[in-house]
Amino acid sequence: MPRKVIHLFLLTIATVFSLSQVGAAPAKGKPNKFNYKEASKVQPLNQAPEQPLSLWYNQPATHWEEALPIGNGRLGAMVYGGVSKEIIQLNEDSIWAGPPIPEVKENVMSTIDEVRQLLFDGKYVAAQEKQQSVMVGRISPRSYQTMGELRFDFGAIEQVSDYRRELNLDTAIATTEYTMNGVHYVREVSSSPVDDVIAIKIAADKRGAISFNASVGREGMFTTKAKGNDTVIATGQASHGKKHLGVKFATVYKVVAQHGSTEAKDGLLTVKNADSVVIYIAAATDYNANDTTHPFTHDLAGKCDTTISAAQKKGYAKLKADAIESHQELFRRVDLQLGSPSSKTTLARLQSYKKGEVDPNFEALFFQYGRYLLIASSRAGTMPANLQGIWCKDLAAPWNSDYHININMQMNYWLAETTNLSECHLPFMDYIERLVPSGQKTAQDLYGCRGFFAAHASDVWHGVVPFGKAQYGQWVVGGAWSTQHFMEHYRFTEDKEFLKNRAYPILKEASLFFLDWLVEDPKTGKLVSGPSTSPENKFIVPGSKATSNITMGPAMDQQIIWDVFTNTLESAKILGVDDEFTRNVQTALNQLALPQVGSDGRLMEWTEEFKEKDPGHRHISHLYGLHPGRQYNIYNSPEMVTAARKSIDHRLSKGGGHTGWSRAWIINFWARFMDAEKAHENIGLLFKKSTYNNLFDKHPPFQIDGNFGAPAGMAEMLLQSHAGQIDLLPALPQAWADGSVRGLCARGGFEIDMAWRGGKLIAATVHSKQGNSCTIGYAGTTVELATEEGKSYDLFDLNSK
Ligand code: FUC
Repeated sequence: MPRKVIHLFLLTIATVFSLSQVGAAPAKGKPNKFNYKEASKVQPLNQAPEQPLSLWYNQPATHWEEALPIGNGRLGAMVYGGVSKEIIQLNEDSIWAGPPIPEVKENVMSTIDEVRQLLFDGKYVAAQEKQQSVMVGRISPRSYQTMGELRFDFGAIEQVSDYRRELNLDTAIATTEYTMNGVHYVREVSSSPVDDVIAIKIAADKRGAISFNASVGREGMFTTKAKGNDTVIATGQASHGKKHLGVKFATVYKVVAQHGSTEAKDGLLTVKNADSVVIYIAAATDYNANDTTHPFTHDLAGKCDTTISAAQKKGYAKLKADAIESHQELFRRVDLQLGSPSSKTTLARLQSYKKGEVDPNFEALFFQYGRYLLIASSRAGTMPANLQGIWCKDLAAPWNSDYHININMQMNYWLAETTNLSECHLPFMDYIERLVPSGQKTAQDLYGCRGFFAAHASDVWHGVVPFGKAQYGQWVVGGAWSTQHFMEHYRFTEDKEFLKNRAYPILKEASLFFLDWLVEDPKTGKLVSGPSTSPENKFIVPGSKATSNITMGPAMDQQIIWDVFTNTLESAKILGVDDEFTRNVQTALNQLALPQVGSDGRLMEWTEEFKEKDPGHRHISHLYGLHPGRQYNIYNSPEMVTAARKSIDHRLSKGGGHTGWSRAWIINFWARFMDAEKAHENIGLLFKKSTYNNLFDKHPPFQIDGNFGAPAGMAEMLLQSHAGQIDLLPALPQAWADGSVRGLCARGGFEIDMAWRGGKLIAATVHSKQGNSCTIGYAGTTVELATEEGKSYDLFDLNSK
C-alpha cells in the first residue's frame, strides 16, 4: 500500500475503534433485509417534479440510505418506492430498550482529588488509569429501535414505465408513481402532525386495479394479530435478546379500500381489486418521559384505534390538506434562492457535483432538506432528534442512536433559531430539563457538588453518570453546553417568561455545579475544570511514548464554563437578580483560566503544548469559543481568531473533517472567520465525501448531525448576529454571486430578507419582532437602526450610507 493509503487506512481503523461504536451489520451470510432489488423492469419518466424543492429518482431505492424520510416529529418512515415490492420502514420516537442505567460508583470524590493531584504533577498515565478505575461500564447495545416494517407485495410485474419517486420538501409527502399495462399508479406516504398517523394512499386511474399483500414485521419481542378484515395490531417491547426490557408499544395498521375486498390475517393485510386504498398507521407507547420509572398503563392498541378512527372520519383529503398546512407554516418561513433548478435527478446531481460541477441550487436544496428534516424529527411536544433523527432501521443502532451531548445533539439544533424553526428547538430543551433531577443527584453522589451536570451522552432514561472509557466519558460539561441553547433561544425570541422560568433556572444549576467543581491550578492560581478530556482527543505524554486524554483545564471545558457563567450573569442582569450567587459567579469568572495561544500560534487545546496523537482529529473542541460559543469573534478578539484559524488549518492539513458532522462544524468555523471560499469548499467536501444518495449525512454510518450542522453553517455564511451586530452576507462565496433569502433570523428578535447580484447586496429588509435597536454591518460599514415592534425596514440603500 502506498504510504498515504496506509495512513488513511490506519486513520479509519483508529477512528472506528476509538469510537466504541456498536455496529449493526447483518449476521454473516444473512442477506441484508434492508437492501432492495427491483424485480420489474423500470422505465423512468425522467422528468423533474414541478416543485423544485424535491428529491427525486428514476429508480427505487436499493438500500436504506437511498430511501426517503418522512416524519411528523414522532412517527417517521423511510420509503423505498419499490414497484413489485415496497418497503416502508417505520419509527416512533420513544421506542428504546431499557434499564439498567449506568450507576454511580462509590468513593469517587476521594479518587477525583487524587487524580487532580496526579495531573497537576504531570503524571498523566497514572491519572488516567486511576480515573478509569472509578468509571462505570458502557451498556451496549441498549438502543433506540425500529418500530418495524410494512412490506408490500404487488405480485409479479414485468415492466413499468413513467416511473418516478420523489420527496416533496414543501408538502412533506413521498410519492411513487408509474404506469403499468396502461394504468397509472400513484402512492403517497406522509406523516401527519395534526392527526398523528402515517397515511399511505394508493391510487390508480382505472377502477379495481389495486391488489396487494402487505405484511407487518419486526425482529425482537414482537407479535401481530388481525382484527376484523382490515386491521393488523402489532405489539412489542424494545429489548436486546429479551434483556434490557424497555418501552412497550402498539402499532395499528388499518386498510380502508374503495370497492374491492380486504382481508386481515396474522400480520398480513390483503387487498383485491380496489379502486383506491388508504392505510392508516398509528402508534402508542408506554414511555413516560416525565417519570421514566412509571410507564403509562393505558391500552396502547386502544389508543391507536381512537387515533385511527378520528383520522378515518376526517378522511384522507382533509387529513392531507391539514398536514400540508401545518408543515408549510414552518417550512415556508425561509426561502433561499441560489443558482438555477436542474432537470437532473437528485442522484445525477450528487454524482455531477462529486465530479466538480458547480451547482449552488443543489446546495440550497440541501439547506432546505436540513430544515425539512428538523421539522420531521423534532416538533413541539415530541422527543428531540437523536443521532439518527427518528429514522433508525436497527435494533442495535450505531452508538445506540442515543443523545450524544458532546457535540452531536447540540449540532442537531444549530439551525433551529437562525432558520426560523424556533418551535422545533423546544424538544431539545425539554429533554435537557428532564436531565436536571438526575444531574443534581449525580453531582451530589459522585462529586459532592451542588447544581446539575451531564456527561457526554444520555438517552431516554436520563442517566448522566460519566461512563465507558475515560477518553470520552470523563467529561462533565455536556449539560452545561446544552444550557447555551436556552440562552440562545431567548436571544432570538426575547421571550422574557422563558428566560425567567426556564433559561435562568437551568443556567443557575449549571453555574452552581462549577462553583463547586472548579479548583485552583497551583501553578497559575486560576480556576480549572477536571479531571476532564478534550472530546475525544489524545495527546502524547511528554517524555514518553504513552498517550493520555485527561488533564486539568482543557480549553473546551474552560470555554463552556465561561459561556455558562456569562450567560448566567447576563440573564440575571436582565431579570434584575443581584445576589450572593451572582456575585460568586462573577468572582469565579474573574478567576477562570482561559485558553492560551501556543508557541506555534495555534489556540491550545490543553494547558500544555502536548503533541497530539491524532492531529487530524474530528473533534475541534478547543474552538468552541468561536463556534458555537461567542467568546471570540473577529471584532473583539482578532488575535484569538487568528490562533483558532491556525488550529483549524493544522487540523485540516492532517486529514481533519473526515466525519460528516466534523465537516459540518468546519463550515461553521469558516463562516465565523468570514472566509466565504473556505466555507464553500467545505460544503463541497461534505457532498463529495460524506453524503449518501438520499442526501443523509454520512459519519459513516448515517448520522443526522451533519444534515443540520451544514445548513446552520450556510445560514452563518448569509447572516450572523452573535458578535453584537447583525452582519449581512458575511461570507458570500463566488459560487453564490446571485441570490436571495427570506426569513433568516437574527438575535434581538429580527427577521431578515436579502437579495444580491454579482456578490453585492441589492436589497435588505429587516422585520422587527420586538422593537429593539440594532447595528447592521455590511462590507465594512455599519448603520444603527431603531425599530418599532412589528415594523419592517428597507435597507436597500445600505451601501451608500
Ligand atoms: C461522538 C463522535 C463520534 C460519533 C459519536 C456518536 O462521540 O466522536 O464520531 O459521532 O459521537
